[in-house]
Amino acid sequence: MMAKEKKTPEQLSIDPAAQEMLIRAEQIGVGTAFTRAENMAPCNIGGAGMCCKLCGMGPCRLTKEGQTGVCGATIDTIQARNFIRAIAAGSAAHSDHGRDMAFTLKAVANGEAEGYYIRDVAKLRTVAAHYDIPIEGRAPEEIANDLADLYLAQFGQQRGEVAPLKRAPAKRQKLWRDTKVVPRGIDREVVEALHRTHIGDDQDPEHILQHAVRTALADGWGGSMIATDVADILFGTPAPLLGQANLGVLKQDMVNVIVHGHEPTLSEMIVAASQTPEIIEYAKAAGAKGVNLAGICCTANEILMRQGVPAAGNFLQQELAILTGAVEAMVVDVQCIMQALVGLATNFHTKIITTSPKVKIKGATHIEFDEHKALTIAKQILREAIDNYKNRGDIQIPDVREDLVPGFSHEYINYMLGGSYRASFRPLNDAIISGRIRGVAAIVGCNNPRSQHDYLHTHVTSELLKQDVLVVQTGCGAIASAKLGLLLGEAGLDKVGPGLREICETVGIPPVLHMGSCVDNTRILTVLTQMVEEGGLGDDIDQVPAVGLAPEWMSEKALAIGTYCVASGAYVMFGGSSPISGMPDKVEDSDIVLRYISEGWEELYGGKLEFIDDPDEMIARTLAHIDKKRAELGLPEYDPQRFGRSGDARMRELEALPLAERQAALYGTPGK
Ligand code: SF4
Ligand code: MSK
Repeated sequence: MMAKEKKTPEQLSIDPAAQEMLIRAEQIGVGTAFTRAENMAPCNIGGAGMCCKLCGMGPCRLTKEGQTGVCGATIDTIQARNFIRAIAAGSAAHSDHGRDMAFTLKAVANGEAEGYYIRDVAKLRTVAAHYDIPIEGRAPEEIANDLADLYLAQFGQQRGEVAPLKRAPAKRQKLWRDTKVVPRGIDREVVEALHRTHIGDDQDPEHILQHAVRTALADGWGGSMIATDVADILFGTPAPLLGQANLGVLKQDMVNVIVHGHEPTLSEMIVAASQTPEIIEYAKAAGAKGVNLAGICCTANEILMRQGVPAAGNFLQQELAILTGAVEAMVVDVQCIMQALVGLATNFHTKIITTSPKVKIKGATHIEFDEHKALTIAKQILREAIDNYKNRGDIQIPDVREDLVPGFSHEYINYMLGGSYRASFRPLNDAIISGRIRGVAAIVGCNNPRSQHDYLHTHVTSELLKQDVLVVQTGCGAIASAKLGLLLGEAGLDKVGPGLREICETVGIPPVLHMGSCVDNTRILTVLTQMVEEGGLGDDIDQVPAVGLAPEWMSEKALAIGTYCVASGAYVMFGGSSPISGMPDKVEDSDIVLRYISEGWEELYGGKLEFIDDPDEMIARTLAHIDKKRAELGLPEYDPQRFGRSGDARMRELEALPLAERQAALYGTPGK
């Protein structure tokens, strides 16, 4: 048998910084997720969702149509059970993050959280008003205390409806009540998902998947929304600022500390601690110019969009950052942290510091975070990193970085479209109605070494921009676009269609809006709701010409996000492999689960979920869906020829003309 040909660094990643570090890994003789993925072929049966290991009579691996497990479970039941379990895990991860944020808000409200304070009182008041919490004449701490209690109660609530659900369009809320998928309490739905999938419980795939929707909604319109709200209240609602991304943000003459994971509570405090005179002095005494902070994954997004702290990279760059040899400490909290970091770090001086009471890794240093003494702990962590500076060996920092403008919260989008005098989504809706913006695509999610790093994200994004589709991004996809220079305002406008370009020039925005971390996909739900409420684009989210895409997904959280977006009315496509692809030689019609989450869910919720491995097919389906929604709304057919005659490009054209011609072009010929 012929040996499998090893992929080149260029085949593994489109990012030159990543390629450089992959060459270094090869020279040093260490593995990374890229090489491990090459050496570990995925299991076909498990990958297709046809392996059940829910009880000791199995694991049952079904390989033929009509085969069942020992208990009689069919392929469809097993696929539905595997799928809902992934959604339950994803929802649990996001929502537990939201719970921790709510506990921090409670501690801040009661003056028990060292170093934290309420930074965005306006957002606190707006959010509290959604739930009829009295705000007039009350101190922010009093309001925050009530809001924290209300939010904490959502997790253990047994009956009724989770409170943030009332922020969805009225028609959508009714649909959820009619289809009986309203989440009652966040923890309850996750527990019930596990109960239903225990041996001998729910066996009807469609019934299981109905609860998958309820569980995912408990995440999107529950736990994740709570996480985003509280992060904004405590650390500030993001607004555009200048940032940088890629491994080139690491500094040769400074103590480099990378914060990696998801929750902003510790990372925000590390940012604050790194700027204190005592820490700066401590770093200088160690021979460094100071402390240089950078982020990886969604922690990067959190502190990038609020503090302008640079992003060293996305999910697949966590090991590559250590390979520079220039990282004194990598401080991790929860989610998307590879166990391989610890083994890799033994080849360098980097300290891996775990901080969450929920996450320990053998061989890592554990310094447990406690929001009651956060500043003290943050300083302790930074001192550990500074003490490690003297142990640096050879370093190689790729000279690759790109500027970006992140921070497009829905509040800021509202403001930028009309200023504080008449903040509104009207201009965005009008741009879609006129056809300058053909539609909106949310391109979100992870990296996955099963495909070329960053390629799917950036290919799909670039092609949709040419088609006048406004792109919003979160998570590791946003960092991929940042590294390619797509989040740069006017510098990237030569790559977008003529109508979208006019809008970007008029409003002064980049064509790709960075909206935050993976819990912040709830901002996209809020934007879609506000577009509906603004008028002209139907009366529910499923009528808006919009699509959600996760081209390089890998995490269970992505499946939860995809499902709550579908239940909210969106067409969602995932790239790469499908966790419920079923039999390779299946008869299309027999694939009950795949058909149910697309056609079945579309009938029920107006949104559908599909797994499409060809990025060009994803692009084609996105455009077809947007055009279909435009037609259903009675909007003019998309026609790029009609636009591109205003804005900066037009002004430059006019400036080049002789005065008389310019005046004629602007004001018409007198007498005519
Ligand atoms: Fe096999 Fe049924 Fe047990 Fe699953 S629950 S492992 S299909 S016997
Ligand atoms: S970090 S969940 S790899 S987006 Fe949010 Fe990135 Fe996906 Fe983790």
